[in-house]
Formats: sequence, C-alpha cells, structure tokens
Amino acid sequence: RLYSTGTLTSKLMRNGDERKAVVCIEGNIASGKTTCLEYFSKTCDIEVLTEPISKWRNVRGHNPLGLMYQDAPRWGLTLQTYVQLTMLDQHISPIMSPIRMMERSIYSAKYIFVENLFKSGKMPEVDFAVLTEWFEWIVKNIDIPLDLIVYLQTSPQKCYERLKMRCREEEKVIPLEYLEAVHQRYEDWLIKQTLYKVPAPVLVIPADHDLQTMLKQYEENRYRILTASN
Ligand code: TTP
Ligand code: MG
Repeated sequence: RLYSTGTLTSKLMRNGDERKAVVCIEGNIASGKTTCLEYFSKTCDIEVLTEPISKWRNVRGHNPLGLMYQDAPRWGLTLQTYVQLTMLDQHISPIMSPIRMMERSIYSAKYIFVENLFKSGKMPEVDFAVLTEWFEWIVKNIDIPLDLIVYLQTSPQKCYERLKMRCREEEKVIPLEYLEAVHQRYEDWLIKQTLYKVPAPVLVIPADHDLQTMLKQYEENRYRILTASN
C-alpha cells in the first residue's frame, strides 16, 4: 500500500507528536544500503543523507580508505578517526524534514569496524583505546537522535558477489572472510543483541533478493519506517 509523506506528516501532527524521526540503514558492505536510501528519496519527501564515503576517499588529497585496505595496522586509526568525525557531523546536522534517513551511524563505525580491526589483530591496543575514549566521550556528551535501525540482513556470499560487481577500486583486496567477520558482528549486535547496547528498535529486512523483490519489501515496510518516531 502507498502512503504519501503528506498523509504521514499530518498523522504525526494530529497525534500532537511533531518530533522528527531519524532512521539509520545498516548492513554489511555492499548489502544495498544506498539503493534502499535512493528508493525512499525518490518515492517520498524525506531528507536522505548518503554516506560520506567520498570524504573517506579524499581528505585534502589523501585517501584514508585506500590506505586502510593496503595496510590496516598502520592506517586503521587514521581512517576510523575520520569516519567517526564525518558520521558525528551528519548526526548533529540540523534535521530539515519530518523524516531523516541516513546510511549507517557512528555506532556501526565503532561496534562493527573498529572492533573488528582490533579483534582480528589489525589494530594496536593503544589505537583502539584512543578511539574508544573518543567514542565514549561523544555518546555521553552529544545527543545523537535515532528512532529506528533498518538492518538489511544479507549473507556474506551475496555481498561478496555485489562487491565484485560494483568494483570499487579500494575494495578489490577484500576477501570473503572479511565480509563474514563484518556479518558476524552485525548479527551479534542487532540480532542476538549480546555485544553492545542497541540504540534504537531494529527492523530486519532480508536483503539477499533481487532488486525487484527488494523494492517490493521496501514498499511493504514503508509505513513502519516512516512512522519511526511514533
Ligand atoms: P559501507 O558503509 O558498507 O557502504 P557501501 O556503499 O559499501 O554499502 P552499500 O552497498 O550497502 O550501500 O562501506 C563503505 C566502505 O567503507 C567499505 O569499504 C567499508 C568501509 N568502512 C570502513 O572501513 N570503516 C567504517 O567504519 C565504515 C563505516 C566503512
Ligand atoms: Mg553505499
């Protein structure tokens, strides 16, 4: 069923709840987060923040993302410090519409990627300690609005196929095992909920399907997603 954003907005107002809703799209590398955001940005009037990956590939002429994939122990801290800054910058930017959707969050940067680098022995303990201090200071002192996490749940194999197909230069070195590790961390965080505090309710959408089926599922979940703050 189709719900126009206008209807939803007036529904929110009628309920006397004018709070703006923030929805984060989460999932493995190449799980389809950007496609999901594009679908909603085209079909309703919401604010969509795409991931600042172009910044991670070019900060004043340097490419921390590429450096990290070439030599994780040396450059992991550099990349993750910058990822944390750019995600925070997005989280605290003024919300311009009743509903904001964004790709990932400061939480997955820490809980998935930083922890994975450290646990797999690719990040020195002191780098991990400094990043963790920064992260904890941020979430303690800065308000990060978040109403719903949409988890695009994939198999690592499917992400591997999509990653190979899209062929992002920096990512050519990624082995299947890396996607398996990221997947495991996501499952522990958002499904088993054993790892860390989950900062918002989680909506799981199975995301191994072809594009047509995925779009249909987004349509089916539209209402739930767009009324995230209720
Ligand atoms: P993703 O955030 O997974 O974005 P994507 O565009 O690949 O996903 P989708 O296809 O679902 O839209 O990752 C972007 C790249 O940045 C990827 O190579 C993983 C890397 N990355 C890190 O190394 N550390 C981090 O903290 C984050 C958030 C990403
Ligand atoms: Mg993307």
